[in-house]
Formats: sequence, C-alpha cells, structure tokens
Amino acid sequence: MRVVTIIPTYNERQSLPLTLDRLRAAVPDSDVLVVDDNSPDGTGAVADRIAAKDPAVHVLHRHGKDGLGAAYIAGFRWALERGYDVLVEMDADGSHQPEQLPALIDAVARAHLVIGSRWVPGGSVVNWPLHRKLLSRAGSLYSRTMLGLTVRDITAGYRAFRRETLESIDLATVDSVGYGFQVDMTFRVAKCGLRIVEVPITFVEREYGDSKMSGNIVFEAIANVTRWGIAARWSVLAGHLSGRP
Ligand SMILES: Nc1nc2c(ncn2[C@@H]2O[C@H](COP(=O)(O)OP(=O)(O)O)[C@@H](O)[C@H]2O)c(=O)[nH]1
Ligand SMILES: [Mg+2]
Repeated sequence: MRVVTIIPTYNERQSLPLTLDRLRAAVPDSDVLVVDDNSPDGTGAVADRIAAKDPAVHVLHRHGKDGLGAAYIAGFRWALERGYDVLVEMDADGSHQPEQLPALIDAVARAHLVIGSRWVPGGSVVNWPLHRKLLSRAGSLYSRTMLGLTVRDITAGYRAFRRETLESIDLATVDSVGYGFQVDMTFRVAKCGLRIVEVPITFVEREYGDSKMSGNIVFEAIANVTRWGIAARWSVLAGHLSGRP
C-alpha cells in the first residue's frame, strides 16, 4: 500500500521542518507532498531544500494563495496520477500529530475515508480558547444536522482517503475553500454511500505562525452548508410530491 501525506502550506517556514521531521520519523513509509501557494515567507524554498535531501519528499509550487481546497485538489491529482493507494491530509502547523497517523492508516483498511476527530471519545484539543472550541463544535453540529450526517468532526483536516474514494468524486466540481472544503468532501463521500470512520486525535494549536482562518472562511462554510442542506431536502420533497420513491 503506497501512502502519501499531502501538506498544504502558506507561510509555515518555522513549522514545516518540525512537522516533516516528525512525520518522516513516525511514518517513514509515507511519501510526502508539500503544496505551497508561493508563500511570501519563503516556505516553498524551505520545502525544496528538504526535498533535495530526502527523495520521499516532493514539492508542488502554485502561483499564489488560492485557498486550502484548491491546494488539496491539486495535491490529490498529483498523487492519483502517480498511483498512490492512500492519500493523507495533514496541516503543516503541528496541530496534527504525525505520531497518530498510523491509527488513521490502520483504519483506512476498513473505511473509504478516515477522519482524525477531536469530537469523539478519546479525542481532544490542546491550547484552544473556549470560543474556538465552541465554533468548531457548533459548526459540526449545524453541518451534521443540515446534511443528515453522523460524523462528529466534519471540519477536521486530518484525514486519510483511499484512492477509490477520490476517484468516485468529481474533483473538478469541488470549489469550496477553507473549512467548507472539508465539509464538502465529507458530504460527497457520504452521498456516494461510502464508509466514513472517525478515530480520536489530539489536536494541538500551533506554536509558530498565524492561522489563516477568517470570518470569510467561516461565512462561506455556513452559507454552503445551508444551501446544500436545503437542496437535499428539496430534492427529497420534490420526489415525494411527484410520487417518485
Ligand atoms: N497551499 C495553501 N495552504 C493553506 C492555505 N490556507 C491555509 N493553508 C494551510 O492549511 C493548513 C491549515 O491552516 P491553518 O491556518 O492552520 O487553519 P486552522 O488550523 O483552522 O487555524 C496549514 O498548513 C496552512 O498553512 C492556502 O490558501 N493555500
Ligand atoms: Mg492550524
């Protein structure tokens, strides 16, 4: 089973080398793809220097900041073209513990998508203020209810996909950014009738650099979830009214 861990970066010069060191030590069998959006702080050059010394590390350079979703879609395409069987999503900032990746990879043997979850028993968040915990939990609760899903941590960014899962989705039509991207992917996987499993993780807030979360990203996610939820209900109702099963 060939595994690649995809790490999107925007201004993660300090965090990236630490994350890569830990990842290569914890899961030496996983290749790595850093997807950098031409970070002004030179993260791309830092990644190139590491890749020059370690053949398992690859770097995809993009022209400018285009959002987390677009970076992952580019990374997925790169990895699917190269025949990887398991595609992992991981943040660069140290929030996702590389030492917990083996648990996600084990679970992907019995699931199409594995989500490293903060909000299942055994999961936790370290160093988050109360308002971020509330926002994350409320966001998951709202999305779960609107979209009819059972996943507890829908916005989570620590994930493992089987290649067949991504091949079942029309990646060209995924255009959400930020947290909306994670919700969008979860909803699409569930709509394909594929199996989603959550494994508990410890999410640790970053020590270096700044979060790229913004009001716009939260707003986009809420607006999309509302739209998708209404569209799904409407199509069920329209089916009933027209007498279709
Ligand atoms: N390539 C790329 N990476 C991004 C972009 N926005 C965020 N990231 C990366 O996505 C990961 C998660 O972002 P972060 O700001 O930590 O979000 P938070 O954990 O929700 O505060 C980090 O590795 C970021 O560097 C983007 O527009 N392009
Ligand atoms: Mg972060």
